[in-house]
Amino acid sequence: MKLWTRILSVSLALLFCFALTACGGGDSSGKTTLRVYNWGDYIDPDVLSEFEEQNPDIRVVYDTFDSNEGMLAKLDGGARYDVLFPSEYMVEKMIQEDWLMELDLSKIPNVEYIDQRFLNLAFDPENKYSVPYTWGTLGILYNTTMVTEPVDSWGILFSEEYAGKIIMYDSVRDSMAVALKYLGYSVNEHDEARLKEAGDLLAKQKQNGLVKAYMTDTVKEAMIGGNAALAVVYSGDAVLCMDETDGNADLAYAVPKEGSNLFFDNIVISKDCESLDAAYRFINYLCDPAVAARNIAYIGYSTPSSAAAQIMGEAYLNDPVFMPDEETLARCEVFLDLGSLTGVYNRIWESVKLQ
Ligand code: N2P
Repeated sequence: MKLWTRILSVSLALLFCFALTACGGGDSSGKTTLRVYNWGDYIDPDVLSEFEEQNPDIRVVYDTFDSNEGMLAKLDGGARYDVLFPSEYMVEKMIQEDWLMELDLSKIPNVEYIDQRFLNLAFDPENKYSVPYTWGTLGILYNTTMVTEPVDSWGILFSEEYAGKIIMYDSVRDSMAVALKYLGYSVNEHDEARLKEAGDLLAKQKQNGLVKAYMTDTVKEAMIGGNAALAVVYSGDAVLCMDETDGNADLAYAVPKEGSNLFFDNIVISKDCESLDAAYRFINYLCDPAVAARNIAYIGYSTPSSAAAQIMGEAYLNDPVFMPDEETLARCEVFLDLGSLTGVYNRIWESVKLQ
């Protein structure tokens, strides 16, 4: 082969490989790579593997995070994902900061199964960027053998009686929400004196040895194992911990009377998605009622899909942790993006943990 012919054929081969990877995040097996970034313990692994079986041209690369802030920091640091699962206030922020791709909902026909009350919410008024995934409340999980008094107030987390037996959630918005609601303020408080008051309360809780640990996903093992009396958890984690077979029958869950956070977690596509078709197929698959029902039966969170809720049946529909009553929901607030106050919340939270 003449030198020029050789150079030409090598360049063509390289170009071909490049084209394969550039068009749709391909890999050497010729499959499209779909990079998914979700919360820990937030998908049934069988649901994920079944998606790959049904879509042999797609390989899912799956990573997890344990807070909205951690997820965004990773993106800020340069990590790239195609599909992500932010909560509502983070969707709001990601829209503003131009992280998200506008969705073509015609590519996600299973959206028709989502209950209207979970669509067009304030953080994304026309669901231009997000599809609902799950929802739930923040509350207190407690061990009835260690706590015999009624648990109906966040105040119990600041009581000396349970020193060293309280697990707080390692998340700025959730921990601040606990303190703010206890003090009678909003979970989206903007008044800096009130924020300081909430921070001081959390700092004192730590200084006085009340906090056993700040945890995220591992709180479930700790509570099932009977290692703490009280923990701040999301409702879905409470469901798993209280499960008759895998959980601990001594555990109970309460949404305190002062009110709490009601959250809506969502599926979004990042603006620099490299596998758009795969992303739509994945999202549509997760919205399939049978898949969504299996998934929430595994993860323990509530579903926005009315069809999936029907499949879950009476036990789900009548469970107050999965389906809080109107009165409980009425005292909950949804997080909003804090805009320029985000830094103030973060600084307060960092100083609490440094106590
Ligand atoms: C699951 C975390 C759920 C996120 N481990 C609640 N917004």
